[in-house]
Formats: sequence, structure tokens, C-alpha cells
Amino acid sequence: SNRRMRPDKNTYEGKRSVYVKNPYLDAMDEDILYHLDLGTKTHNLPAMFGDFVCVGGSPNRMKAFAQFMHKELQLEGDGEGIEDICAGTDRYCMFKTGPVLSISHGMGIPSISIMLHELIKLLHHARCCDVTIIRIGTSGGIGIAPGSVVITDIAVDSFFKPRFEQVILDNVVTRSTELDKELATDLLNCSREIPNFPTLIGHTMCTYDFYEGQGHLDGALCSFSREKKLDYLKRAYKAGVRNIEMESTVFAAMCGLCGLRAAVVCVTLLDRLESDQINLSHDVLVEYQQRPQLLISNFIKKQLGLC
Ligand code: R2B
Ligand code: URA
Repeated sequence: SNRRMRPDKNTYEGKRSVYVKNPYLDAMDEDILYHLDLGTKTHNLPAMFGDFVCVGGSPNRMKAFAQFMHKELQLEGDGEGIEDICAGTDRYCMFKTGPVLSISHGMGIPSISIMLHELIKLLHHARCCDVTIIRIGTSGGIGIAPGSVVITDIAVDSFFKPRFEQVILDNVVTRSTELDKELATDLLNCSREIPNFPTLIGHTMCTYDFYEGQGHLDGALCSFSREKKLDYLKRAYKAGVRNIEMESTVFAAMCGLCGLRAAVVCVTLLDRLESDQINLSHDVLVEYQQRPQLLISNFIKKQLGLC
């Protein structure tokens, strides 16, 4: 399928631009993207155009992904010396290989949300169109084999509701967490071509905390029983949740509002109905973490007509 052929509601001649919804931005003479150490006066942002944007928590993993893409796209050089575009800050890192931008977002909703505000402005200032953005990450599975890859159809909160509650001043604004269904299906189809690659589409639950918020019995604080934990996770499973992570709701909400075609692809490191501690060997952990990268690389190559 060719994503450029898709008719789209909010397009100009088939092109879907990146929206910012802030009346103050136009009036600004310069926009400093503080946490990325980039700015409209200091950098030629349109030259940083990217069709595909991949985000993930860890800086090293996002660098490894950029190097992997460099190899897969058969770009010149070995990709080892790839430069961090955000080298002036150690909050986030950003790499560009061909049409692919690879950016780290740290852990949790506040961290990814700050990065997304600045990334979306960057894409807007760069006049990018038809952007596909994919979060590749890790997660805890519910009732599925560790190593399975979950493509999110809808991100839900801790109450299994498809919503993200943004506190704005002292108001709570509820935003939709829907992701691009066609993109999710395309990714699932793509996964079927990779041998021994267990992949499924399911709901992803996004929490504000790794330990108490996800029913872990192994945090510094734990005030609930094993039975309560299992009861909660089983109710999540019944509601369609197949994995738990910490960024998908705000990612879906912000990308949806700003006109980005978005997907969330996370590997599960354990089955939370079985355990809480991640005790995989280093090699297995590395291999699991490469699974979303492999899927996205195959997907991008397909989109570019390279395979
Ligand atoms: C998945 O893994 C991280 C916590 O270990 C968090 O960023 C997430 O969403
Ligand atoms: N990431 C999470 O958020 N939860 C897990 O259980 C594993 C990885």
C-alpha cells in the first residue's frame, strides 16, 4: 500500500501537514526548542525534513535504531559516526538517517510530552507533510508470551478508558487516545512476513508509575495483596489490554490533535500474570528490544519501495 495515495480529510492536495494549535506561536520572532537545543533562528529546520519519525525511551536504543536503519537503507558509510542533533542537551537525543528521524523521549508521560511539544513544533517549522510517527518501546505483557510484540489499537488509562486527562492550569481536559487503525493493520501485515515473530494488536494501558501504578509487588512501597494485583490485571485483560507501558496515552492524544499518523509498537518483556521482576539475560533482553526496530525497519523499507 502506498500511504501517499490515501485520500485524507484534512489534506491539501493529498498532503497532510503538521498542526500546532497555539495562536501565540505565529507572533514569535524566534522559537527556541529548549529541551532539544534547537531553534528557528539557529538551525535550518526545513533541511531536517523527515517522512518517518521513530521515538523510544532510551537514548542508546534510539541511537542503535538509527545505526540499524542506516544499514538497512544501505546509506553511505558505516553509520558509526552518526551525529546527535541534540548534542547540546542531555535531556533527549536525536539522529537522522535518510528519511528517518530517531529520537529518545525518556520514561513517562511528562518526559515524552515535553519532547513531543518541541518535536511537533520542529516538524511544523520544517513544513513536514504526511509524517508517520511510531513509538517503539518495551512493556509488560498481560496473558501473552514474553517477547511478543503488541501493536496498539487504542491506548487506555489506568481505568481502562480510552482517554488522556491533561491538566491545563487548574482544569482537566479529556483527550482521545485513538491511533491510526490503517497503520496498525499495515504493521501487523508486515510482522507476518518475519519468521518467528509473535505479534498481535491489542489495547495498551498507560500508567503514571511503573510500580504501584502497574501492580508491581516489588517496589519500595506496596500496599495491596497479590490477589488484588492479579484481580486488577485480569480485569485489564478482560477489557482488552495486552500490555502496560508509560507513554502511549499522551503520545496518541498529542499526535492525533496535531495531524500525525501515529502507532505504538512495544515488545513485552514479561507476563505480568506470572511475575514482576525482569530477569531476562542480557542477550535475550537485547534481542527482544530489537524486535520493534526490526518490524519498523521492514515497514519503512516497504513504504519506500525498497523491499
Ligand atoms: C516502558 O518501559 C519503561 C519503564 O521501564 C517506560 O518508559 C515504558 O513505557
Ligand atoms: N515497562 C513497563 O512499563 N512495565 C513493565 O512491566 C515492563 C516494561
